[in-house]
Amino acid sequence: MPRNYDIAELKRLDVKHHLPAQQDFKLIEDMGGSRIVTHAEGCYIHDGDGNRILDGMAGLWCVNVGYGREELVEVAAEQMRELPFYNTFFKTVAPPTVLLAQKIAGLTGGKLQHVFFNASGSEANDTVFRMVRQYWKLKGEPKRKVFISRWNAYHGSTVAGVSLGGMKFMHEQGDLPIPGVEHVRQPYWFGEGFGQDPVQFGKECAASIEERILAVGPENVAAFIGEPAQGAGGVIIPPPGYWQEVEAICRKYGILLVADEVICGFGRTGEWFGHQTLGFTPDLVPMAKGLSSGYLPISAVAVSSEIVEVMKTGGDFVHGFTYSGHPVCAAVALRNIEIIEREGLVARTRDDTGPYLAKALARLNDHPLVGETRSLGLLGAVEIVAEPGTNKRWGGTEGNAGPLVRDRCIENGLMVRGIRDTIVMCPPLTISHSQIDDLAAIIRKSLDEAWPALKAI
Ligand code: PXG
Repeated sequence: MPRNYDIAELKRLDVKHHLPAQQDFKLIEDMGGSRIVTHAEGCYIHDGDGNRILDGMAGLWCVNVGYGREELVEVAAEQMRELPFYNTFFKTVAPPTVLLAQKIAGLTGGKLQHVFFNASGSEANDTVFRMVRQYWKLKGEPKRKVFISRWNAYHGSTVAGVSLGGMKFMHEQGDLPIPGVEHVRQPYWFGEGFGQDPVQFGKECAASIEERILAVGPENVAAFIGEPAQGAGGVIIPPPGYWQEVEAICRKYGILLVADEVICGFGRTGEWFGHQTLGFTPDLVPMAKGLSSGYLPISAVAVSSEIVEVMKTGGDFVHGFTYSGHPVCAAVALRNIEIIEREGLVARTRDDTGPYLAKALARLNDHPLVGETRSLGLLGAVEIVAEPGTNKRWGGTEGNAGPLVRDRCIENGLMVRGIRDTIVMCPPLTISHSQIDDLAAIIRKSLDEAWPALKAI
């Protein structure tokens, strides 16, 4: 049970000493400090002001098995007693790390038989960046350095992560991207292809990759990286056929294909991985978040045997982190995967809760503020528009409606993200039908309540 915290004092200290992630420090100060989240169970978080909030974001797209899993606590304690830390630099490795690598290789299957560990999704993408460039150098094609990514992609917050990502407002801070990253259009039909046949739109988006390859010169292109469905960009689910086109283009020019599964992995889309749901075969797969359901920080990159064979010709791969293959994180991740398997959460997402969420969201389509609802497994989105049947935004620009509706949702007891004018959700895979009903009811109520403020824009 929660401790008896002095919430007012914690808020004061938060403002005084703590710098939050990806936030406006001044805004937090003006608010009198962040919301203090004290405890959680199942699909609910609790704050210091006594609110119980349905966690429509699974923490930050990660708490796939829900909160309060005693066995994860126990497995961590057991591992800490036995071996709290050891590294993988000294020709050494801990038992759970080896077993987790084997487990991941089994889940990714096929040619992805090798796993490199890190602590975060960003680090996983840094690993991809360095490994891919080293691979091409060893293959005797050192000019192949360029990564192709999409605008509005999210691949992390490190220098390589922001550079690979396609968020312009992030590029503006720190003089990014670094050289060698090219961005092409995203398959965001509602925002950028509205009125067009979606499949045709998807083809055009894929074709923009080929155009860029030709412009840069295929001999200079190392890899294409994409999230199977974009998460932080606004739950953007590509039209059918898009990934098949992308894969064919990568194969045509001998370019490596990277599926960033940091959000889509571990059952989120109704298969273990998003690329399995969307039907393509990547060469490298960075993953994090749902790997440990966020109970401890761990990430991994699954790598094809072909790449590893080439890497073996190069001596030391001088890359890795203190916490690469951390035994406690690995033990927790292993047990987390066991829970997902034991409770059948992947099939449940595919056959039961995913379709149930899709139907619950579809019922919101009769609301005049809703332009589109979409979902893939338990990733969902609601587009807010100024005129039904269009993609026109309130105030004529993107970004006015999302924060307003999001704030109403949180007030009404549902944690969601408002990305521009899209309300996005990613609940724990343990969410029940009645909780999905609550989620949709709160969104409807919040849309109603935000309406007067939207009209006043
Ligand atoms: N790739 C993807 C696809 C992600 O979603 C990362 C990499 C980076 O992972 P780390 O563990 O380094 O954060 C992510 C992370 C948001 C938001 O605003 C999304 C993420 C992180 C922070 C905020 O929705 N995704």
